[in-house]
Amino acid sequence: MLRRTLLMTLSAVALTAALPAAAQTKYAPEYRLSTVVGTAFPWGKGGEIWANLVRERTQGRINIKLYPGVSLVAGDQTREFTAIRQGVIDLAIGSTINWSPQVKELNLFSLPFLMPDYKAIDALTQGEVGKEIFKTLEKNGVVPLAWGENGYRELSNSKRPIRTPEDMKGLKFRVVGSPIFNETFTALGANPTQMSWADAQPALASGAVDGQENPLTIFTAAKLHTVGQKYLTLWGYVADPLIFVVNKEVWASWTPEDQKIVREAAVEAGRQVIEMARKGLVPPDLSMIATVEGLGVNVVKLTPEERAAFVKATRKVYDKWAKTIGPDLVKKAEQAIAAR
Ligand code: X2X
Repeated sequence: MLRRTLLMTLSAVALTAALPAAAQTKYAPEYRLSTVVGTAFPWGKGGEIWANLVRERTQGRINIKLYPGVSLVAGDQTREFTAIRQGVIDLAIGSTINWSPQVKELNLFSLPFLMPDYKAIDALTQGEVGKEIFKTLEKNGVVPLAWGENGYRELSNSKRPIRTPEDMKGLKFRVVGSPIFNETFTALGANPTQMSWADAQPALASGAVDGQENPLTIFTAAKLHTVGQKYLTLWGYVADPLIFVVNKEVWASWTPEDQKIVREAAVEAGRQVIEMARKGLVPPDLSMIATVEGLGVNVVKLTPEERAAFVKATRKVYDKWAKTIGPDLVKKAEQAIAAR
């Protein structure tokens, strides 16, 4: 009897030794991935792609479940970053805007009119500035893996076409959670009010707010034309990149092989998100704008002179926030954009 027990123990030890390293590590049955919007949007679709790639390539060892609507923090997108650090969220694809309250450097992308075109976004995220931002995120306790994109945030409202800052006077705009947006809209003479994306849609529907700003992929997938958003101005004042991250402890619990799989899948999914986010918005293919016009939306394209008036009106916000973000980082970004 004793001999049999001993044999069983020995064979159990032998079996354990024969298992690949991954099977010995404690993996959770499910990992929670947070996004603001679901799979009808490039952003949420990116989450689905990432999860599927990882599940396939790890043979199900890493099973990622998507939690859109920032449901793990009850829809409060400005609390997402803290929840990742605390382990309430295991993985996330987050907008630089939503994490800006905790990581002030991320406000870089919200500096009004910093990035005039897609090449400018790439010059930042794919260059030295992107690397520096990733280092900052690491210092803030998360593991950054890849860049994605929400997109250029265009201005919509229910009242009138906007061609000049004066046209914004008195209009109430829903803005996102970082104070820089309040200051930008105030500088333009508008009346900004801060709220989550979950609250924004009913507020637009009821007319509690007149307008909002979001990329066109969000505008169309959320059908904002059905909540009174009849006027759209393409002003390209700000674009928010997305960042793929993993909680530090969760990352450390995975084998180097699995870490590599998760990282490569994030890069691949990120690339696909950027492609989806830009579809129909890069000349010569501007079919996305035609799609929005087809919904009965009046689309204003600013002339360079008209755009310059918005740049001028928001310059003091830019200068003030450059100091908060870090003058060296902002200078590096401006130089990278100039050299694009
Ligand atoms: O809340 C928004 O406007 C959204 C969906 O674009 C972000 O999460 C930044």
